[in-house]
Amino acid sequence: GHEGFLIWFTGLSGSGKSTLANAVETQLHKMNISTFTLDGDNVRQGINKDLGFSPQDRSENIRRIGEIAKLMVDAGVVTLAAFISPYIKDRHAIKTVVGNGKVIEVYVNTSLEECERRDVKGLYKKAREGKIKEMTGISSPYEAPISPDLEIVTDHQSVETSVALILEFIIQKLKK
Ligand code: GGZ
Repeated sequence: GHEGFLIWFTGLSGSGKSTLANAVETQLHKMNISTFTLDGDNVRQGINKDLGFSPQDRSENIRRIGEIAKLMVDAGVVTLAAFISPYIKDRHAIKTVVGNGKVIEVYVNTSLEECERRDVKGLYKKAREGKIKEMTGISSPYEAPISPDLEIVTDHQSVETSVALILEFIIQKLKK
């Protein structure tokens, strides 16, 4: 058996956080490790549907997710979380709540240019047109991690390569 821990993905909208979290989760399942992924789809439409994208709401969003992640980690689940989480102080608070040694912070460092080029949901275009206010990277800040446990630069790297790097880190952690 192993103890639960939290793999926290932070980065811009469209950086690839959920894609990486899902791919890592698939690999962990093959190793018979029980996991759960928290992302916008199951959190912002559920427990956090009262929250928007103001700085206060983003902080409350991350605070609640941290508390949920703590419960899951305490239950022994390897928990993955994929949220922009733009503020350093909120990401720091996660480590305090869950336990510093139980959090792997993964910075999905995809350039704004690349995220805008992908623009999977058309949000960047709308933000440039002023139709969306407080869009991260355009009209709302993103505070990049200063010393993440892992930094994934996706611009010129395949999902497979990124996943392999993350798994290597996790496997080392599981051995300890
Ligand atoms: C950023 C927004 C916004 C604004 C809607 N700014 O790419 P997506 O669509 O699927 O992921 C983004 C998601 C961000 O939610 P988070 O809970 O991760 O944000 S935070 O950690 O800052 O609380 C994006 C969509 O919601 N979205 N409006 N204005 N992203």
